[in-house]
This record gives sequence, structure tokens and C-alpha cells, in this order.
Amino acid sequence: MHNGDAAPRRAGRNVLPRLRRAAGGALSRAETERLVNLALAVLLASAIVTGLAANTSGTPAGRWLIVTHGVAGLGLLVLSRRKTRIAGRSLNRPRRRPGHRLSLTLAALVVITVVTGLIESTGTAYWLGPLTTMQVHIGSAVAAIPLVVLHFRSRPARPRAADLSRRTLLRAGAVAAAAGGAWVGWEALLRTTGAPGATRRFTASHERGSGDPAAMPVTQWLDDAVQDIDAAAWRLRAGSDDYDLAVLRRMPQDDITAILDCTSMWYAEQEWRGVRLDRLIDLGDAPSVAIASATGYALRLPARDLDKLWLALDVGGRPLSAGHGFPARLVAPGRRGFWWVKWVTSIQPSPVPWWVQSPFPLT
Ligand SMILES: Nc1nc2c(c(=O)[nH]1)N[C@H]1C(S)=C(S)[C@@H](COP(=O)(O)O)O[C@H]1N2
Ligand SMILES: [Mo]
Repeated sequence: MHNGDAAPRRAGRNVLPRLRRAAGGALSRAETERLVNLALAVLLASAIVTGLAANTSGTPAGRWLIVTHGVAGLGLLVLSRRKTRIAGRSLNRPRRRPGHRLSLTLAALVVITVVTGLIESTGTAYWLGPLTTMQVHIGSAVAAIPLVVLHFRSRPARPRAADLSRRTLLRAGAVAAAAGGAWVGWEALLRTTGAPGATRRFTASHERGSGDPAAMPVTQWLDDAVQDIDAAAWRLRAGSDDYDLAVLRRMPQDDITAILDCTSMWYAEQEWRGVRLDRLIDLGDAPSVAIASATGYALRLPARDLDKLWLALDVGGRPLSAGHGFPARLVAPGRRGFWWVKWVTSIQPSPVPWWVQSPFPLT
């Protein structure tokens, strides 16, 4: 970690003073504090928004989300020394402002989030105790959101019209440049040290078990349990038709090479084999298709994607294992792992557009 924050500091030291002179000299302490707090608010908001959005994205267009996410996170580090000084002065006042414990909790959560983000990017620690590094990262970030809101409500860092002046914009540019420099430096460090993270995907996921389904992690979104399904009793309800496994196996199968990219840090490329959904069901005019699991896990996908979705029965030339969704699971190339419903029991036309649903499954 020390190497990590050395980069922003070095960049900050060179760039900031020069720009500060160009921007018309020093500001009062109160004005500096207000601007630092404002910058932190902007960085926190962009880190949170890009982090959540990046988790839904599975196409290369989502890459800029991850880059912005990293730059915003490192921007927090760039400003951390100044913020520590501001907070230190505030805490050392004879009469502390109310809510300082909340602020310290918030600070701790932000530190945990940034540090786990950095650990994440190195690809060296999938687990942190009983939780995955990503669970700690997302968990602390989500826990921080209400505290961020409370914090800025009691200590508003109000923007002013003058913030659009050349001097403040130059300062914002300097912080952005330092954060961008830190990002470039951190990536270079990952490459030169040969950290596993150097080869992570544009989604920031690390390769695990490609071509070897048994080595691919078994991952549940929230609280589903691995289903032990009796193949003889299993039925798929697709529209008004019932399929059993033997019938499905006699249908035309496609071989699909596709990457399953979970939101919790890993991806794997496998050879899947299954039945294309448009051969299983005719949606008519329905705008979306609803896919449901034996567990109740369910979601909707756009009708126009029906010929780009498969109900897979095999992976790597063998039937799915229970953990990976036996007897049938969705293969949704280009979509993040949570769309790849396992233990599918129902495929139905839905009258509701696919986007009328929570951005993430709720079970
Ligand atoms: N029924 C059901 N399907 C599910 C999930 C789940 O919790 N329940 N998790 C999803 C998530 S988050 C991922 S990443 C993939 C993981 O697939 P795998 O366990 O075969 O690796 O399954 C998806 N399908
Ligand atoms: Mo996942």
C-alpha cells in the first residue's frame, strides 16, 4: 500500500504548487478547507456512482466507468493528507461539533473502501476472512452512503458561483491531474511487480478457472443455496410448454464460448452448450422474457435478445455441476454474472419492459 500512495503524493508535490502560482496565489484557510471538502464530495459521489454502474456493465464500453472509478478513489487518497489536517483541527477544538463520531466512522469506512479497492486491483486477495474483498469493498461503500449524506448535511461544503473562476477550476484540474497520475502510476506498479491484477479484465475482474469449470468459483448473488435437483423430476416451463431434460437434450444445441464475469472480482471463459431461447419459446409481442430459478431468483431480459441467450445443459463437455446450475442455467454472453440464472425452471413472456426491475436482484 505504501508504494500506492507514494505516487499521488509525488505527483501532487510537483504539480500543485506550480498550478497554485498560476491560479493566483494562496487562498485563505477557510476557503481552502471549503474547496477541499467540495472536491471530496464530488470525488465520493463519482466513485459511488461509477462503482455501482460498473457492476452492471459487461461490455467494453463500461471500461471508462472502471477507470473513472479508480481515478476518483485515488483522488480521495490525493486529498487525504489535507483532509486529515482539516479534520484534526476540527477534532482538537475545545468544543467538538456534534456528530464527530459519525464523521470518524465515515472516515474509517472510506479508508476501508479505498484500501480494499487497491487490494482488489492487485488481484492478490480474493478473501478477507469470511468475506470476499469485493464484499468488504462494496459493503463499506454502501454503509458509507448514508453517512456521507448526513455528513454533508451538517457540514455543507457549498459550491459558489466563484467556483467556476479560473483559479478554482485550475485547482480542480490539478487534483484531477494528480489523481489521474496516481492511477497511471498504480497501474504501472501492478505491471512492473507482475501482480495478478496487471492482467485484469476491463471490468476489473481476475481470471479464475477458464476452461476448467471445476476450478471456477460457485457464486451466489445474495442468499441462494446450491440446489440439489433430481434430474428425473425436473421440468422446465417455457410459455405453455413443459420440457423435461431428455426432450431438451434432443433439441438442437449450440456451442458457445462465453465469459462469465461475476461482480465479485472473478471471470472465467468456458465452452457452454445449450438450447437457444428463441427455440424454446415464442414471445409474441411481449417486450421481455422472465427467467426464474427453482430458488425464486428471477429477472427479466429484453425480448430482442432472445436469440443471444442460451439455456445451457453442459459446460466443458460435461453436464453442469449442482453448483453451476444443474440441470439448466442461463448463458448470457456480454452480461454480468448475476444475469446467468442457475437452476432455471421457468421461462415466460412478460408484459413489462425488462428495465422495470431493480438494477440488481434482491434475493
Ligand atoms: N438462482 C441463482 N442463479 C444465480 C445466482 C444466484 O444467486 N441464484 N448468482 C448469479 C451470480 S452473481 C453469478 S456470478 C453466477 C455464478 O455462476 P457460477 O456459480 O456457476 O460460477 O450465477 C448467477 N446465477
Ligand atoms: Mo456474481
